[in-house]
Amino acid sequence: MTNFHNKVIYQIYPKSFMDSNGDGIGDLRGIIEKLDYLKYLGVDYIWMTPFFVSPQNDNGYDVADYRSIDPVFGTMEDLDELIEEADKRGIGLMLDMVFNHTSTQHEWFQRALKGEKEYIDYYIFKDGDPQYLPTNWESKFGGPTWEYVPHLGKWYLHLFDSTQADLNWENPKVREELKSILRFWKEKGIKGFRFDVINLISKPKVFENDMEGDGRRFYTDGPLVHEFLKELMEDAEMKDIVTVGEMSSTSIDNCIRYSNPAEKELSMCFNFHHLKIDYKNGEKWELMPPDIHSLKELFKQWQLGMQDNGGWNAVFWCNHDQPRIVSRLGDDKNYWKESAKLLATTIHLLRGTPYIYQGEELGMTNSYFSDISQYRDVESLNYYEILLHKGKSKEEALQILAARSRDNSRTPMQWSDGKHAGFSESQPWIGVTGNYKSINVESEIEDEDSILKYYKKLIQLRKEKSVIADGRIEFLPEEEINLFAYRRQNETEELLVLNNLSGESLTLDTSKLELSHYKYLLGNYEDIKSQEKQLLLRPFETIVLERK
Ligand code: TEU
Ligand code: CA
Repeated sequence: MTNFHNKVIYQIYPKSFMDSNGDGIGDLRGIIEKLDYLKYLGVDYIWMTPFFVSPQNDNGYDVADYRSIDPVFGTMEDLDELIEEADKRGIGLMLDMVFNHTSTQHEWFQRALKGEKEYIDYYIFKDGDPQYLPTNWESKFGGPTWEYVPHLGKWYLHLFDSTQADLNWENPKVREELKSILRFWKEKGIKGFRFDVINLISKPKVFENDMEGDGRRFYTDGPLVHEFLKELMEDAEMKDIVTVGEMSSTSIDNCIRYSNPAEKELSMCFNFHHLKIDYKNGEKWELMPPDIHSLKELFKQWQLGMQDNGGWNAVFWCNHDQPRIVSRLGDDKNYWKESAKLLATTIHLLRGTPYIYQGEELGMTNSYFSDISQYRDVESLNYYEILLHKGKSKEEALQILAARSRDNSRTPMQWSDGKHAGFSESQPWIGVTGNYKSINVESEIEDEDSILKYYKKLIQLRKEKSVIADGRIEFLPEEEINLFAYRRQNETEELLVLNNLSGESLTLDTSKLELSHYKYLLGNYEDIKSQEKQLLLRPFETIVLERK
């Protein structure tokens, strides 16, 4: 099996990365232009979110043809060139496979709509009356999970948008179709796959109302999910391919099974529990300050749970669905640089394969949109209406979107302080974040002390010190709520990682830490403030020490 423990994966949202032809939309040739930058950064793989033919209702997560490229992003020749050029730089490409659902524009769904029995069986249709929803489940994007098709007299299931119909994995023909899509891309030289919401593919035998929640408990990590995955991986020969599953509302036990090599399912899993610590009562659209205690507890549980049972985590703060971490857990005004570096260290030195989302390495911030017309995401637009409907004022609704919208991470990559941040010659499809004049690639390449240089260092360190990739993790007892401290250790090396997660200084009692046995390896302040038996950690300070 390919070793993915010592690799770093960079996520690209093609629509917002680089526009090569001046239509305001990022594209494949734009990625080719920037490969040298990614090589400079030192990443091993690039995961690209979907660029397949799609009506783009959910920015490509509504796939209408899994084997063709949406013309807005380029051509198959462009992709071939991208694969080849990336390969020359030692970078492997990972594609995003959206196998829980297809776009309703997909040929399979279109044929189902024509009444072809064979294709009706590709999806989850239920006979019924237009007045009675089959279940009371709620879609992830708001509203019911069912849509009625009058001329068929049937409802179909959509856990996401109504234009994203859930596939029927119980049908062996569907599974064969999906395997053949994987083989197709593998033959083209694709080195990895990210599987979108892959733990939602197995639906319950009986569909019933959920009296406790939105229905997710019936289809999350569903009854046959592990069997389906094993079969897919074996039949599509994914052995030498890096695979990561996006797991929605999952459990540690399931993620151990998904990622333990003995199970032959996936290389690793994303879970999102640590990114819900500022959801009030678990509700994304209710604001609350982050609960640092739960954040640390969740990391501990997941790190140790996976370590003790042979599982492997994908570790990350940011992706195309999450607000920017420096605005969320850091302080993008007073301690922008310090907090971005602290958050980087925290994640990269955990046990797991780290993911960097485009612009995170620059400390890109939330977009701070203030008008609904600036938003593009279907989820944000739906929830804006839902929030108003629930009685929130426009100001309140906009304040919630500003903190929670997925568009926070989808603004154009900030390449320079030039026109449209160097992303495009013309008006981008979504507005550029206002701070691009100071936060951009060009200026951070110049600055020795930049966030970009710090990420570069962390990536390099993973290559130099095997303890980062394969060492065990152990957490220091909690002395201070804002201190997140852990040790990484293998047979030859040991690191001690001390993170102050807050904007307040804290003093650490070092009498039990034997600090004299360690030397300084990395940090985000120029020096260390230590006295006998005490170490001062300044706002958002991170210190990495190495055992001599
Ligand atoms: O995301 C799945 C997912 O669980 C999130 O979209 C989440 O439900 C959402 O942010 C609500 O808070 C994946 C993709 O990453 C996302 O971009 C897609 O929209 C979604 O699947 C559907 O394919
Ligand atoms: Ca373009």
